[in-house]
Amino acid sequence: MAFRLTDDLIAGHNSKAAGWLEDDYAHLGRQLARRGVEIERLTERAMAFRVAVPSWGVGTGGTRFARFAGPGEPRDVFEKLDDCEAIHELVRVTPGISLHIPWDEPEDAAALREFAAKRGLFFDSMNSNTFQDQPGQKLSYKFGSLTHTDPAVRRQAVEHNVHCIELGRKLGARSHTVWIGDGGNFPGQVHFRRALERYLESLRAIYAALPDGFRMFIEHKLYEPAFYSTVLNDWGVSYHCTRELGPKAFSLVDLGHHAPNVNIEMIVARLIQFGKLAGFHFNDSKYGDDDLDAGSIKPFQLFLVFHELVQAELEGVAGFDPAYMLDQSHNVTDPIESLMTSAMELVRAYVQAHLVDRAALAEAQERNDALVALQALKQAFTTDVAPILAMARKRAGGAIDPLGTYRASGYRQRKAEKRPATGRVQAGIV
Ligand code: PSV
Ligand code: MN
Repeated sequence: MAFRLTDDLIAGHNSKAAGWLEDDYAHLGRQLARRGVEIERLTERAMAFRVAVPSWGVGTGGTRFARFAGPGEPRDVFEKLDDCEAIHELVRVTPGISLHIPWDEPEDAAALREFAAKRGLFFDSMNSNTFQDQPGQKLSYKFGSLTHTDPAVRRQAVEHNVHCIELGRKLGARSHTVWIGDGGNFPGQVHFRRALERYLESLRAIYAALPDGFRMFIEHKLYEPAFYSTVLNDWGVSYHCTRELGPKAFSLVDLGHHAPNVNIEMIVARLIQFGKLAGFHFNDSKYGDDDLDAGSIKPFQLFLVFHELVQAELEGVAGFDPAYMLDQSHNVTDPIESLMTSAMELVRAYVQAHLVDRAALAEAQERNDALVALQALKQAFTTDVAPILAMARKRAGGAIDPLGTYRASGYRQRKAEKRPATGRVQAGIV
């Protein structure tokens, strides 16, 4: 039997922390009550929050230079789901899994779906991969996929996406995410307008294959792997394309896919306003698409993004239904620890955003009082909501201290015994 984090194990660890948690929770409850906020409402919100985990995130990542394999890495999609289950058991907000095809291609879709369901997990978004060549693949993506100059390459890439959608349907997924590495390394290499026309033509063929209830997400990125230009370079182009495609197409925001200092929260507000926000790939970065844990570098930016999201939620913006996913790469940390940390940071930002005194903010905005408006946001952002997050996890059956519980369980060491290293030298982003 594979080692699993049981409810008993978690409850045993929780019993050591239950005393201080009750104290801190009661104290925070009194503080918030003075501000007219009911702590129980926030705890309910924290318990209802959901973010999907990327299957590719539970493996150790790498850079262009090297990949340092970690102990006990999952070797196939089933072992990846075991690790996803461990994350969800501890934090209780991550039952959804995003799959990447062909990395996670199952031999038997029904069996995989059942395997996930037995662990309380389900499949959220499917992700296609036409940024790499696979063994035995007929045509190369070296010079592009959905926008390649050769129609045969485009057809192959479209067929792969249609396959992902079909597989997603069998797995019970709800959306399909398309990110392409297409672009140019040198000025003049790509005819900008023609490449975008080819992109749209390919996307139309993929869109036509969407089953009822399935949404299509397209993900923009300003550079990388192409260093000079990318075909879907920013949210404006993405918005144009999703409008051209139709009501089932939406623009996905990966926080790492923008130039430094770009006002991402404003992009989020625009996409909400135009009814085209697909959702997120959450992560954090200092320089580019660093794929660091959410909230590790710019927690205030994360909060401001959630402020826009919560505002839309509370205002009941029509059609607002964003899909939250993580997308990160772990080069120096244990992936399970990093994914748990990110999930918890998102709940923190979400709860803090619910703490904003919106009446005070609206009033300050009307009076053009910039200082008080900022204070309304800062008051929420600087409130330590950790007791709410811990209480929400505990009530949902998760861990008060996920990291401590995980380390004490010896999960990684036990997996390392069962999953010996392959010994292969590996490089690459994933
Ligand atoms: C590309 O940088 C990206 O953000 C896309 O979402 C990919 O599918 C993912 O990373 C995996 O490498
Ligand atoms: Mn992404």
